[in-house]
Amino acid sequence: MQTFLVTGAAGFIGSHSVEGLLARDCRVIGVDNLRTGHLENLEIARTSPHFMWVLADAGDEAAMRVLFEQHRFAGVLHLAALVSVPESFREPALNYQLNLAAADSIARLCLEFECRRLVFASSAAVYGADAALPNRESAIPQPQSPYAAAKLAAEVMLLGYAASYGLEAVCLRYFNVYGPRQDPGSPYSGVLSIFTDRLRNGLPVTVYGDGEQTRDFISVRDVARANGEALTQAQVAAGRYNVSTGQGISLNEVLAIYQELFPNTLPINYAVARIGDIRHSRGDPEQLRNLLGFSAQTPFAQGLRELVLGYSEENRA
Ligand code: UD2
Repeated sequence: MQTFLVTGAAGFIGSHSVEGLLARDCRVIGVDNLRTGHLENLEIARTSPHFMWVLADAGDEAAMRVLFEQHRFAGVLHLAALVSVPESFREPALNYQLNLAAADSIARLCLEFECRRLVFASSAAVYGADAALPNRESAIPQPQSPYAAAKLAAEVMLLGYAASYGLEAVCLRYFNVYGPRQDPGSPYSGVLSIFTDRLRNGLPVTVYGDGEQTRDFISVRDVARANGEALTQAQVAAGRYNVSTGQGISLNEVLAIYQELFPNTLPINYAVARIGDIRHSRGDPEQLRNLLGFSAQTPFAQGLRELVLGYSEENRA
């Protein structure tokens, strides 16, 4: 049985990824500092004898070294991060520490302890607002936030180690991930977590702009599967890969689906567009398909319905 380290395990994507790995008969050591993660997210994982939970900061090299000494990791999924773009503007030093320095330190531990596979959580944010559509990995990245800059810099460090030492660094650029356990707590949380939370509570939703902006929404179940494939497939080429559906969906189209699910009340406020908001974002999924044979399987309407109807954990495929 192979053992994997997952950092950011108690987060939204982390907890789903841990469950996916356990379902593949892997052992998982899950690390989180609970800065933005929640232990409740690991309720299911913690019932597994093959899961071990560790409260630690992924950037704490001494604490991580102990884990690398104790286990022979077949791979590391590094998801721990400062996840809020606005927070990265307010706290650039912390952004550097959590989004770049921690990735570098994890990568060096992988090299030292001969763990060849490192899957890194990057972001579509690296493309910036003006990139040609669909976003292709070959585009010149134009980060427009400290967050995007650190994610891009971390990719570059890891791919440098890949070229220098043979690290199998798979940098996954997630597009707009949605699904159960996404925290709706901040105005900058994922739009679908906010809309779902508010509509469930009978509260009005606000659309910034005309609602014609589009996003490539991908279900967290698909993202967890992509992470699992990237960690466990025998052969990979180090590189940067979009994790996307290839489909753009407008907020107005999203609201039409909500309308079916909440037929009685759907008060929508339209407000001015957010400064710096991207108009259209859509990834080209081809490279990851070539690497892993991966393509997103959850149709958006189905994924949204499952999210809204409180998709129970027992129903999970
Ligand atoms: C996503 C990422 C962000 C960064 C960015 C890079 C998420 C949650 N955020 O931001 O981390 O990578 O891409 O481009 O994945 N909106 C509303 N009403 C609301 C909330 C949002 O209309 O109550 C709009 C918002 O103005 C935007 C769209 O919905 O046009 C999506 O917003 P978002 O915050 O979910 O994600 P995005 O793409 O701006």
